[in-house]
Amino acid sequence: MRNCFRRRRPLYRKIVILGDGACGKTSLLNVFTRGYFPEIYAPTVFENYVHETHIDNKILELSLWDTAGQEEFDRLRALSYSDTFVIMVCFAVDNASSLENISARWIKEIMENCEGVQVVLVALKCDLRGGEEKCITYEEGLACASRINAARYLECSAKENRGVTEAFAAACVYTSNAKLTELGRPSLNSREAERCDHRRKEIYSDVALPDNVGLQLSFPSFLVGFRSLDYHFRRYLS
Ligand SMILES: Nc1nc2c(ncn2[C@@H]2O[C@H](COP(=O)(O)OP(=O)(O)O)[C@@H](O)[C@H]2O)c(=O)[nH]1
Ligand SMILES: [Mg+2]
Repeated sequence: MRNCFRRRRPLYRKIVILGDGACGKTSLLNVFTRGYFPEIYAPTVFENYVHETHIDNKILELSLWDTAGQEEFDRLRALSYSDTFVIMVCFAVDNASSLENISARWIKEIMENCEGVQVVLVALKCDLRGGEEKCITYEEGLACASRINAARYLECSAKENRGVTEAFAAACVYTSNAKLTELGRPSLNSREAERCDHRRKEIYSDVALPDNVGLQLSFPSFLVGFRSLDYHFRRYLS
């Protein structure tokens, strides 16, 4: 009887999303995991999203780590890097400095914290091309991707939901080169990741918060609670 509930365990994959503040990271994650584009801008401190997907006949449980691009959150962001399979580093096509910061800032931070992790470069807000403002072209983005040795270059618009699923599907492909952890049998590293999550919350309490981030705080704790419930449920079934 118990066997009729059994299904293959998902493989755990952690992806960290980096890029300048307001380049569109949270909107991208919202469209991918919840299916809607948030109309109100709320600066992120940190937030984790869990999303299940299928690739090559495997079930993947994606743990997607949203980060704050602002410098005052450097110490907090540094705690997101442990145990990462792939990093999606983003820029907005209407913001030239967000592209400059890819090599000037983000790649340096990746080298310091998790050298050797595969990087996927993602251009965001591509719907703004063709308007009055001069935007970064596909060729300029691609040239940056080759300068930083990115595994892939992808373009999308969260607002119009174009290229979003494709960007995550491409990132997932590169997670298969990294070490695997089956959910339900946490390795030392995933326990470390949980400790790191607690540490992020501690640090979070001593940084000055921008206004209107209160609501976002409750969501990660809800997910952590849900995940642990889910974990115990699967252990019970197996
Ligand atoms: N036109 C357009 N605006 C976007 C898009 N994605 C995000 N934005 C806007 O850019 C601002 C910052 O977005 P957000 O996702 O919070 O950026 P984050 O700080 O990198 O997480 C918000 O006002 C969003 O509405 C997009 O695909 N197209
Ligand atoms: Mg954000």
